[in-house]
Amino acid sequence: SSALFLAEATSTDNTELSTKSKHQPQTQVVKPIPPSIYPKYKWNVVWRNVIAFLYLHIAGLYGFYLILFVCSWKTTVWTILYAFIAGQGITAGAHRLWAHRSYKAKLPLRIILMICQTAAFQNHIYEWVRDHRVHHKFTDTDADPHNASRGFFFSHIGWLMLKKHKDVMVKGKTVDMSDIEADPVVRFQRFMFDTAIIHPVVFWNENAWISWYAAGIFRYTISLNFTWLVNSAAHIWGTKSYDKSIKPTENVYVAIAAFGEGWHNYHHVFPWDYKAAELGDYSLNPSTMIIDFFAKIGWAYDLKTVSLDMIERRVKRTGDGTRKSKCINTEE
Ligand code: ST9
Ligand code: ZN
Ligand code: ZN
Repeated sequence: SSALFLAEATSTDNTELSTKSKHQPQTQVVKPIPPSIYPKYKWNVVWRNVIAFLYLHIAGLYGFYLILFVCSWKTTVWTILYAFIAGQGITAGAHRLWAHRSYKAKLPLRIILMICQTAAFQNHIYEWVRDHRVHHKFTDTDADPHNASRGFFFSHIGWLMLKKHKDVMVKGKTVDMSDIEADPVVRFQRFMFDTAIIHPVVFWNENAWISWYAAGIFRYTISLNFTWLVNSAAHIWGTKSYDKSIKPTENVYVAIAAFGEGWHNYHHVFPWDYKAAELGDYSLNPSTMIIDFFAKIGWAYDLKTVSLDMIERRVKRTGDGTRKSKCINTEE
């Protein structure tokens, strides 16, 4: 078994270790080294973010307490409405419109979506889109900003507390961002700021402290976590109806939490579909309902989708056999 350990030690990436073990007599027993002693990843912790997220989650719990026991029901309704509106800025806007170009939107809709996306406080559209395109191009590798191969915590929130892996910067440069750079709405966004937190104070005299923690911090913390679940949970738990060889999954809980963005196995196989799912079921995909509404009034157009035939051929070739059971399509 000593030979085996030696082989393990010399096969590691760590060159210093390999040189040392070369000088050791073949018969000497080299203790097995747990991988964590020679970390593959540099942990460049960004403490400002660690502290900010810690504060956010503690204060968010306090905001939840205020929602349950203290605040006006109007503040509760406003918090939910705000979560929905800001959420659409991410799903219908940053994700399906800007990152994937799965449909086109006229100027007024782009402005609405940009304002909603600003209210979500998830970086600027440009940065969001860049990270997300890089995620799709290099899914679950070191070049993926929230590489799920590094586990739940990293892909959920950890990636926002560390400096990025150099592969993200280097390989990320190969992603084309010219369409985003050319959009005046995206450029204008830098001048926007979020006033929604003071809304309950102005319109129904809510206490400013309560409004900040309930409609502000609590809502923000929850929607960030719901968003991150797409990167973590929907890359770990669920079925793989469309391609069983990739990590992304179909996860109904994430779909509910993230306004229809949990059909993530489908989305990675067919990222251009504006529904981000095979089925446009509005109850489990309200973002599709919003885009369909704007398509009806002509502000959204050229909606891209995938033919049933193409889906079925792909399912047959690479699916894990779970699609039928999920499919509520009665014609089958
Ligand atoms: C947040 C975003 O939470 C969440 C996104 C989730 C996406 C989910 C997708 C799933 C589908 C949609 C689901 C929607 C569900 C919605 C439900 C709603 C209820 N390519 O980044 P820097 C280069 S945000 C190419 O600073 P560091 C570039 O040159 C939360 N190049 O890296 C860049 O310079 P510049 C709030 C890249 O220094 C330079 O590197 N926000 C790429 O390592 C430096 O970039 C925060 O907490 C790339 N991809 O710092 C902010 N990336 O920009 C947190 C970088 O000038 N961020 N480069 O061109 C930070 O503090 C830092 O970014 C860091 C890394 C510490 C994380
Ligand atoms: Zn993904
Ligand atoms: Zn996507």
